[in-house]
Amino acid sequence: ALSVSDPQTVLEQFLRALRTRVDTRLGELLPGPTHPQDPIAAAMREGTLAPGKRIRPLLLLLALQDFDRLDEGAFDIACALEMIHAASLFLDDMPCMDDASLRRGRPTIHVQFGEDIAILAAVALLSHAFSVAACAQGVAHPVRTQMVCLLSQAIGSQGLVRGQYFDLREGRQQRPLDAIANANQLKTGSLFTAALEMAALFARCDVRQRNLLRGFAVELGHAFQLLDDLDDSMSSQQTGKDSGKDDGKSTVISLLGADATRQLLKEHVRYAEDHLARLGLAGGLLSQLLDRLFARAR
Ligand code: GRG
Repeated sequence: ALSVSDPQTVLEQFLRALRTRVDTRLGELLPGPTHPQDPIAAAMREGTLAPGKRIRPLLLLLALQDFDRLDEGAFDIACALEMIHAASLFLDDMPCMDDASLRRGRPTIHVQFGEDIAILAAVALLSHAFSVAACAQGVAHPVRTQMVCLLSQAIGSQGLVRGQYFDLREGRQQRPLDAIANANQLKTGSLFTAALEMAALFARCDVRQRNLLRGFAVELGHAFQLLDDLDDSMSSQQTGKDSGKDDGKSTVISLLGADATRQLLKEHVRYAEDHLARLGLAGGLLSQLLDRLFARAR
């Protein structure tokens, strides 16, 4: 039996409370209420509010709590991050990209609404995320501007978009480890890095702290993508068929095998922990989230 003072229970309760607040605010910020004439708003709501882990908002909010700087203003920025992530999933799932039919336990957005609506809803979500960040309540004006810059750089031709391009095109042939790691960093690490850079801005971190937070995000990005790849490869082994996603795609697993990938993942988790320790945040909430995310990989 767990007592209420059990650190894991406390973490679970805190995570649940933060997720609820993020989802409530997302519900307020997203266009709606929906009606049959507004499939764009319906698709935006459906895909964003569907039960995901909300890792990107949590990274921002937990970092701020670790620095004792969590306040109301951070929630709108956290929501902007989740909207951008949701938009990237709409596009990633489309037939011209990863061609997925299920996401977050539900039919993907183009399956539910059609490809035209999925593209329009993704573009609308992205645009909405920028307006939410630019107008975030309780955030000083210069900080909001810096956050909009960070978000746009994380997404653009040198960020998420570039990572997705590498995966779709170069990923069809075998590539060396550093090329796979670079693509993983761009497609998965970009929003983690943006979340923690924004935490550094909110918490008025100095350059050293900011670099350490960025280093943490990079290690987390690598580890997270390797775990995602291992999960995909496990589930395709179990069902005897490819999920579609990894059809001939060059991943760290296809290059090094599952055991070496697991070792590499553990190294990245250890480096991530090192960064937190150097920030004086060992045992804090980010560190507990890290433990929880990678408990399966130990
Ligand atoms: C213009 C926003 C925009 C994107 C265009 C399509 C694209 C470029 C990028 C896609 C990048 C992508 C899908 C990366 C995968 C990242 C990843 C590990 C997704 C799974 O994230 P989780 O596990 O999912 O956090 P949940 O559902 O829990 O939120």
